[in-house]
Amino acid sequence: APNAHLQPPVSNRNNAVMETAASIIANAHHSGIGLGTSTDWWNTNQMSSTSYAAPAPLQHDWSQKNLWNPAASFGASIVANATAAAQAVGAGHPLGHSATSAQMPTVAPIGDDSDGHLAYKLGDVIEHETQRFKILATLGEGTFGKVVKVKELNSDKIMALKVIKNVDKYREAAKLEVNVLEKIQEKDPAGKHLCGKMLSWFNYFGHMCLVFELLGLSVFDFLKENNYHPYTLDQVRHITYQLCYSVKFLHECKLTHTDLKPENILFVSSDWEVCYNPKKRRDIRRVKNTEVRLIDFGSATFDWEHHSKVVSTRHYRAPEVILELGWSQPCDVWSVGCIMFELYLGFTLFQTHDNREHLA
Ligand code: 8FY
Repeated sequence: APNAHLQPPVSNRNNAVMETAASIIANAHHSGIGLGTSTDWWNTNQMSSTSYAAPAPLQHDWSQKNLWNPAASFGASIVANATAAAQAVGAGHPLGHSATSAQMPTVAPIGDDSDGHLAYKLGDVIEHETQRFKILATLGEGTFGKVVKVKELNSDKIMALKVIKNVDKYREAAKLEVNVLEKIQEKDPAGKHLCGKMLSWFNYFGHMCLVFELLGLSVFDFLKENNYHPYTLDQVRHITYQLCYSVKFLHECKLTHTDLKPENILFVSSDWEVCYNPKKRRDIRRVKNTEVRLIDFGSATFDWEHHSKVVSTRHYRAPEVILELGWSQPCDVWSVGCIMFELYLGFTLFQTHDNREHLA
């Protein structure tokens, strides 16, 4: 993979994100965190200047293009089994009439729970056109819905499926996320810029479903499972470099992520080995490979779009957001700083839930 050893190059650090990261690293040095003088980290595995070249200027006015076609996505969903269909009819799915044909049912084979989540059981199959996704496990949950581990039964490929609640507000937000992910795909088809790749999407009886490549644990979940034993400086440096590289790309796409946090940075693989920590006199986990991907573009905002008054998760929220002064790309850079601190020390920089204390 071209990004397997993505490391900071010597030159080309002439932009806001990189300069801010560099100054954070430098300040960390002054405050005793230390850079370590022996590792010439920005010289290792230098990328070629071509692969780091700034992307060409935008050629499309993306705001003018409506990529979501409701007619296209409610296509032929086929019921996996008749019992499930009968249950769905019994549950009175809002989209369902009564089942009329075994081949072409008009009701969802899987119903919804009271929150609007798809009420699946492990082993259930979500069908869309020729693709069939068997649900193997639940990977995570958010206000938007759930992310499940699936096996696509034609290819036997394991993927992550983000199943959005069957609720207008979340369905509309998911369409905006699809729009962002398609723009990212269009601008960076090779996935050089480390955004979790969306493979496809469809609307499953009102549940927007976004198919992603399967990744490992988030840097937050790994930290938690490791009893909050922080990452080493080299690991923090590599993760931060990739984060800055990805965020720089988003900013050049005229996007602000607005929800950068350790939960939204996923290892490509979170396989680990055991290391003995003599200080703590116990074994700790060390992730073998620190390659990461950035995920969750559900709040990503284009420059020309409405900017919600309050963005970001509290601990990573920039002062201009707290003060409601208006925000843009720099609010992501603030979050990057908070993330770096947390990865290196194992606890959040700003713990408070009080605005004035947070600002003080
Ligand atoms: C994933 C786990 C997760 C908590 C995603 C993905 C796609 C997202 C918003 C997270 C373990 N492998 C794995 N896990 N998600 N944890 C909350 C939600 N999801 C993913 C892509 N590949 C994955 N591989 C969209 N949108 C928040 C998201 C995660």
